[in-house]
Order: sequence, then C-alpha cells, then structure tokens
Amino acid sequence: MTEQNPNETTYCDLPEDFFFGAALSGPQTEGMWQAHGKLENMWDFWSNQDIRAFHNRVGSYAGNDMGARYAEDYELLASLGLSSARTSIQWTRLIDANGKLNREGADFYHEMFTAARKAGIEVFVNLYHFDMPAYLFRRGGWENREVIEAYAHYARIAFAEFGQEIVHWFTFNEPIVEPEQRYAHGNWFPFVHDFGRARNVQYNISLAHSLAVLAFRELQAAGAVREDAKIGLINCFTPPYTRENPTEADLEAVRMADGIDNRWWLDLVTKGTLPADVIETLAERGVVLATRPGDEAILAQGKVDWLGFNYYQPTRVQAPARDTDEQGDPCFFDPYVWPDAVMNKSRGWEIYPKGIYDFAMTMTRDYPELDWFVSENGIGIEEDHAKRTEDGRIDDLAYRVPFVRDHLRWVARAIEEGARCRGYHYWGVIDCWSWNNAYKNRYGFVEVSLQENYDRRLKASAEWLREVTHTHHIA
Ligand code: BGP
Repeated sequence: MTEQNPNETTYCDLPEDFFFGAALSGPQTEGMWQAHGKLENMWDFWSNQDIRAFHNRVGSYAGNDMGARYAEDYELLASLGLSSARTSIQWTRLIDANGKLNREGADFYHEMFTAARKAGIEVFVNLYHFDMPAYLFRRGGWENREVIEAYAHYARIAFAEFGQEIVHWFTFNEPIVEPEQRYAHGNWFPFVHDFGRARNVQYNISLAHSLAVLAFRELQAAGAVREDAKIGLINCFTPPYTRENPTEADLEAVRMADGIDNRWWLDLVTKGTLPADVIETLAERGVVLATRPGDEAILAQGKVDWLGFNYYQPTRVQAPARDTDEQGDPCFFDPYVWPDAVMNKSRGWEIYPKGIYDFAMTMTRDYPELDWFVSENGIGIEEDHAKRTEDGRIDDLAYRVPFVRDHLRWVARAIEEGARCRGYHYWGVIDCWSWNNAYKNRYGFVEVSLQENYDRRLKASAEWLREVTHTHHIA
C-alpha cells in the first residue's frame, strides 16, 4: 500500500441499515471469575502467579462487573442507540474439566442473552478472546493438536446449546495476537521469543478456526443451528505502509508483514487456503510449519460468511536492518517510524483514521465478495478521569469524539466507493478491564468508577454518540 497524506474526508452520512454496536469480551467484562464452576483461564493463572504484571495490581478477576449488571448494561447500550453487541462466551465457564457442558455456566449465558434481547440488543457471540483454559495450556496450548480438537469440541457444544438463539457467531477474536504476544514478542505469559513457534501457533489456530466452521456448518445442516445464522472471524487487520520512495527491500518487508498479519486470514476465510507466497518465503528461511496429511482439507472448511475488522492503528514497516536476530530467527521487517505520526500517547498507538479506508478499499479490490463490519475501534486514554468537570462528568469531547468521527467518516467514504461494510462496533463503550493495562486506559463513552463499586456514569461524548446512532450523520 502506498502512503498518502492523511487528508480529512468530508463524507458524513452512513446508510440507513448501517448498524452501531458495542464490542466486548467475556474475560474483560464479566468478572465472577470463580462463579458457576468456572475454571481457571490463562489470565486467572497469570494474575495468581504474578499480580504485579497487571497495572495497579488489578488482575483478571475484575472484569467490569457486567456479570452482575448485564440487564442494566444492555439497557444502557440500547439507550445510546446501539442495536448489537459482540461479546465472548468464556470457554472456562461453559465447559467443565471433563469436557462436558457446564449447565450453570450455560444458564448464565442464556440469561444474559435473554436480557440483551429484552433490551433490544442483538448479541453477536465470539468463542475465543485470548482466554485459553489453564489446564489446556499446561498440555501445550495452541502448540498441541489435542488442544485444537478440544477447541472444536467446545465450539460444537456452544453451537448446539445456543444454536436457536444466536444468529451471528465468530470463531476467534484477533487470532494473530496470541502468536505475537505470547510466542514471538514474549510480552504475555509464557513469554516466548520464537518466530517459528509463533507461526506454528498461528497455523494451529487456523486449523482450529476451520474445524469450528465445519462444526457450525454440520450443525446448521442438521437443524441444531438456526438457518439464518452466520459464522465469521474477527481480526485486527493493519494496513501496512512503508517509507516514501521505498526500495525493493522495503516493499518486500511490506509483502511479508501484510502476508502474515492480513492475507493469511483473508485467504483462509475467503478461499480456505493460506497465502502460498508467504508459506514459501517462510520455508526458504527455515520456518517450517508442522503440517499433517489432511490439513489442507481442514483449512478448506475455513471459509466464512462475513468478517470482523478491528482497527486501531496502521503498521509501518521497512526493510530489516539484519537478516536474523540474536537467536537466529529470520527478520522480515523492522518498524518504520513515520515522522508525521500522530500518537495516542496513553496507548502508544498511532492514530491514523485513513487506514480504515485504505484497508476497506484493499478488501473491496482483492476480496470483493466479502461482507464485513468494523468490529472494534476506539481510543483508550489514561487521563480520562482528569477531565472531570464540576458536574462530576468526564469531558472527553476533545479527543474521543474526533477519533470516532474521523474513523466513521472514512468508513462512510469507503462505503460510498463500494466497500461492503455493514456496521461499526466501538470497543469498550462501557470502560472495561484491558489485560495487563487493567484500568489504565479508558475507552468508554460510559465511565466505570472503581471507587464506587463499578458504578456507571455517562461521559460527555455519550450524547454525541447517541446523536450519530440516531441520525446516521457524522457531525
Ligand atoms: C483489542 C482486543 C480487545 C481490547 C482492545 C484494546 O486488540 O481485541 O480485547 O483490549 O484491543 O486494547 P487494550 O485493551 O490493550 O488497550
């Protein structure tokens, strides 16, 4: 993708049937980490092992109390004009240690989904949001084929249990994140730095996704999943950019970054294959995937009905300064620091609204049949609470509104130019727990007060959001 100046765009109307909603996840909202016979997931395990790894020592037990408040929370979301919300079932709440349905956990989700429906919110269900059960991690996690089978088994149980209730399903949220955070960069437990292991985890997750899609199709054909149900995948796609006047080597860096982060998943969900050029280059550089006979037929099942596109920041890369790193792993690209980048300093992420448009147009060109929606977008700010005005409300108008407005305008333009984008889910409409950052950066249009028992309070931007969801006009 060639760099262009991040000009503003003036498109400000979204189609009438464009939907607005909230992106959530089970582990970041529910709390109740030991209720309903829930087993320990990787976050619970890590919190117990080393609470200092979490901002202000707030571990995975926190959520944002939505497990207790879901009825009022879904009403709150509806009052902002939202019509849908994506959350995840927690594998550790739904399945017991013997791999059987945990009735108490299932009932919790049935009750929550019913409350959402009553409030006028359609729940989209995702099956996995970085929350591997700890007992399966001890057996190798995504590096073990048995765990792939265990995931497919869990998916089958979830489809059968909620198949008459849920229309929109997703197999994974951001399947690129665990390979990167846990296995390549060593930021998350188990802190591995191994490019080859990361790619094998990525490969195994691709198989797990495909097996879940297969289970979905089979159950739908058998009538256990409703006829109008759809299955998809959600990933954080990142339009890759490089320097102006790139060298051949810079463009090669773009090809591989794009290949691993984006085309890998896009090819899987539209063609049921992985990008041959990427696999070939990996093999040439000694990164061998532990494939088995029959894998191709499994991957071929991975085609989905639509896609979720999480967008926070672009990727900027350049030719790597060296061929291999200190442990002999191949380097395919280095980060490129764009001198004009505007940063969200709280999160360390670049703010580049035009990236959402650029990637939308790439999908329109290269995957023209694919329907999609913006499944996450948002801005997490550390100083949110410092903007409290005399009436006690946080005034976030100066940063949250421009962030969302600019992204939505580029979405509007992409739709105008043919992109098949159906809706927009904002990440963390109600402040929630953010992995290691816990409650450091706040994303919400609604504040969660940790001092006052997780009480909710609208921020100033909530009025703006309500206006947009009602008018579909991005003022
Ligand atoms: C996405 C995840 C979410 C959420 C969001 C914000 O990558 O799908 O779970 O956390 O990013 O990121 P963070 O919480 O790290 O600030």
